[in-house]
Amino acid sequence: MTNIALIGVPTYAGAAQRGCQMGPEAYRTAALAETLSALGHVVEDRGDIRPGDAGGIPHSNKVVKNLGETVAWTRAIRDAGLSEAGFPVFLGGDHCLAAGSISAMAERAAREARPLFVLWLDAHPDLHTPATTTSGNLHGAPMAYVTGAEGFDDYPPLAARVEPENVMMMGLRSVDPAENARIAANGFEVRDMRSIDEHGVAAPLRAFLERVKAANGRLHVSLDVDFLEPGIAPAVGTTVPGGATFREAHLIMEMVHDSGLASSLDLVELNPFLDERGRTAKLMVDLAASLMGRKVLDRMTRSY
Ligand code: HAR
Ligand code: MN
Ligand code: MN
Ligand code: MN
Repeated sequence: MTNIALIGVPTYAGAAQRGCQMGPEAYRTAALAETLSALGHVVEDRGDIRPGDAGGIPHSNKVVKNLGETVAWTRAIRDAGLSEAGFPVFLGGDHCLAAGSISAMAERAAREARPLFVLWLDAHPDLHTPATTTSGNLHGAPMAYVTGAEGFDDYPPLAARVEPENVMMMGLRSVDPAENARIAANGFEVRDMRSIDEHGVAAPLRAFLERVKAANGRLHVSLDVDFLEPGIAPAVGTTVPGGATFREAHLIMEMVHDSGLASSLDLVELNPFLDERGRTAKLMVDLAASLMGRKVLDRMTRSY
């Protein structure tokens, strides 16, 4: 039994289009709390958080969009994560959310003198800085921030940074040149879609989980909807063909559950405005349920 706190983060500040702010309500409608409670967990929905004041940081500059707003969200998300004792599930909201969630979890780990590991499930590495982004959308930047890249002077200072070698990225298939350079220079563990096609998810994930365990690490899972094949998860503004299948995604969640290592989760980039009869929201809820211990045979038969 785990004490789970659902933290709604209705932001679209980092995204190119609106709609992600409806994500927390879509997860509630898709019965996330009830689904996790039925597994025997104690689930509390903390409701939605709000960003504070941007404190004079300009809303945007020539390239970067919603900078002040994103920084204000980052601070609010981090504070919410730091005030939890149990297992927080951050309900996005776009992926700029991870700047706050992961920096909070890294700080919590550091207080216990433990390292934070991150399992990053995404078509994108989100490794831009405000200086390298060409789109200006800051959902493309949280991983660079939490691993201590330069150029985030307007963001809250990090209490603890995540070591790039403690980050495993799975599912990448849309990487910009500046991000590629950062990957090559910093030792992130990357299992891109090509690697998954050739070798599957199980062996590399097992090896990663062994590393987390050996280091007595905490493990944060960041699940971006666009990790998934668009055909099964259409509700995202940045679909990229050739994503993870239903079985690959569930297997990852089941293996992480069996490891007993996960201690926090992001569900990000769901844009309910783009969904088809709630199927993407329901799939994300089912994946969260697999992470929290639901077995195949417990799964209700349903189609979406
Ligand atoms: N790399 C591209 C950019 O910076 C696309 C980023 C898209 N990011 C997300 N989250 N949707 O992974 O604009
Ligand atoms: Mn992302
Ligand atoms: Mn993505
Ligand atoms: Mn399964």
